This record gives sequence, C-alpha cells and structure tokens, in this order.
Amino acid sequence: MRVDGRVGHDLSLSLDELRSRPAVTLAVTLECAGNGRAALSPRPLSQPWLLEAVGTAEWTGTPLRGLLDEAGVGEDAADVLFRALDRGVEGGEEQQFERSLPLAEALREEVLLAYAMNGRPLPPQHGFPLRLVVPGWYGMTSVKWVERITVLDQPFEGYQQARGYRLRQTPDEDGEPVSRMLPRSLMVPPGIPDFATRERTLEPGPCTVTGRAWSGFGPVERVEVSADGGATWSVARLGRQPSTWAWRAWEWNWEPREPGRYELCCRATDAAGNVQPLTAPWNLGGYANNEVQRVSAVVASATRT
Ligand SMILES: Nc1nc2c(c(=O)[nH]1)N[C@H]1C(S)=C(S)[C@@H](COP(=O)(O)O)O[C@H]1N2
Ligand SMILES: [Mo]
Repeated sequence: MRVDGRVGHDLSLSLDELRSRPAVTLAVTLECAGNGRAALSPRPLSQPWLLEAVGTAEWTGTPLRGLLDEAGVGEDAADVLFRALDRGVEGGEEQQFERSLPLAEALREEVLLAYAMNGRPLPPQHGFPLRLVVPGWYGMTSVKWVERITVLDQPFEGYQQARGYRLRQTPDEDGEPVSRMLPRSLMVPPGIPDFATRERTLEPGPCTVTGRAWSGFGPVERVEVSADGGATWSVARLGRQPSTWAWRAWEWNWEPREPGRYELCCRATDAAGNVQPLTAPWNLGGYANNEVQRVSAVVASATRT
C-alpha cells in the first residue's frame, strides 16, 4: 500500500508493517447508501435492496491519521483519495473503484485502515487485505481492497464521486453528495411470515418487539414504536450503544388488546435531532431512504383447540 501525492515524502507499507503500527478496535455499523432503495417508487435501477444492506462489526486497524502525519500532509492538501484494486465498468467508464474524503474527515481519529474484522483477518468480500472504515458515513466511503492513498490539492472528480452517490432528480443535475448515514431503526419482525405477502402471524398475548437503531450524526437518543401505522407512538427501551458509531439495541413490550390486523413501525431520533420520516423523498440513485420500517401483523384469536 502506498501513500503519495501532496505529502512530504511517499510511504510504502506492507501488511505486516501496517499491523505493527498502533492498533485500534472499534465497533462500527456500515450501511449501504442504497439500503431501502427497492421500496422507492418508481424503483431506481440498481441493487434492489430492501432493508438487508447493513451490518455491524468490530474493526481493527491503524488510524489513517497516523499515516498521514508520518507522510506529512502538504499545506495545499484538500482531499484524500483511496484507490482500490477492483476494476469494472460503470456509466460506460472503465475504472478502478476510487473515492475520496475531504481532508478534515480523513483526519478524524476514528477513521481506520482496517485489516481485521471481529478479531480475524478481513474476509475477501469485506476487503482483504486492507480496507478503509469511515465511521458514520454510508458504506461506499469505506473503500475495500485499498492499494493507494493519494493526497490531492483539489476535490477528486472521479466517477464514484461526481456521478455516483449524488442526490439528484434527473441525470443532468450535479446533485448533493451522499455522506453520513441518516438515522434508521429496524425491528425483528415478530411472529411467523406468510410466504408470499410477508405478513406476520402472532399468537395473542404479550410480545417483546426488539431491534437496532443507528445514525451517522451521533448517538441514537430515542426509538419509538407504533402498532397503528404511525398514528400513535410509544417510547422503546434503549440498550447500551457499543460505540458512538455502532447500532444500539432497543426493545418494546407490546400487548395487543384484541385479535386483528396491526401495522408495526419504528423510528429513531439521533443526538443531532434528526428523526426518521414516514416517507422519504425520491431520488434517481435511490440513496439514503431512511423512511420508517412497516411490518403488517395479524394477531390470531385466543380460541385454539
Ligand atoms: N473497492 C471497493 N470498495 C467498496 C465497494 C466497491 O465496490 N469496491 N463498494 C462500497 C459499497 S457501495 C459498500 S455499501 C461497502 C460494502 O461493504 P461490505 O461489503 O463490507 O459490507 O463497500 C464499499 N467499498
Ligand atoms: Mo453500497
């Protein structure tokens, strides 16, 4: 792995050399910016994620800041570019995956060059041998299979920065860049599913609804749950948050009054005061859809023989 560009001197580091540097282990939730895309209408043409494109791991690596300090970032530095080994074609352009971070973001102490995930070497699909982990930002920022870090004196204008990951209504707009994860909560759907409709069937009686919540704008402050499609809300109990950058467990005791049909929803509020919306605005790429999750549930009647 090389560090070059607007630096005092270039660095070239083997994996062993990176592993012998100061190490930090941090629990971080990574969510794809396209998570929830398939729920938008019309459906943007890209990976049709429902709500599965998110996960949390304990990442171990060396802080990027230490490497940049050692290389000596130039006075004119503006952006830090991460180039990966994977090649492909997107939008008619042949490219290696590459994305940048503004210098101030790259220098945040929690930004890691990670070589381990949950105490083991990175699995190939998660970026072996080395990946960037940018806590709080949507997943595209955490470049996998990193081969080179280049300090630039102006913002990077490559495909994944200027064309991809922009909030726009039409292809001609420049759009706003996608950055931090908006607050989101997800529940474990209670009961059992109907195969085709995914509607849940529940036994009568008390039911504990559990889930996770996260945000890239700071810790989760509140999670609320509704059993009537968002007309009325109750506050859920929050668990410990393993780090500012990892999702937080929550649970809510539900006692449905009578048999029948319910619509369960959950919504998170973060420390910055951002709340999940009931419906999110559409955009061409289908990014950052953090609207509340809805789960249809039918509570069966108690008379069973
Ligand atoms: N080199 C490289 N890094 C990449 C990508 C990629 O295609 N190539 N995809 C990004 C996107 S869009 C996401 S959501 C995350 C997914 O990380 P994961 O596979 O560890 O869940 O990796 C990011 N890093
Ligand atoms: Mo993604």
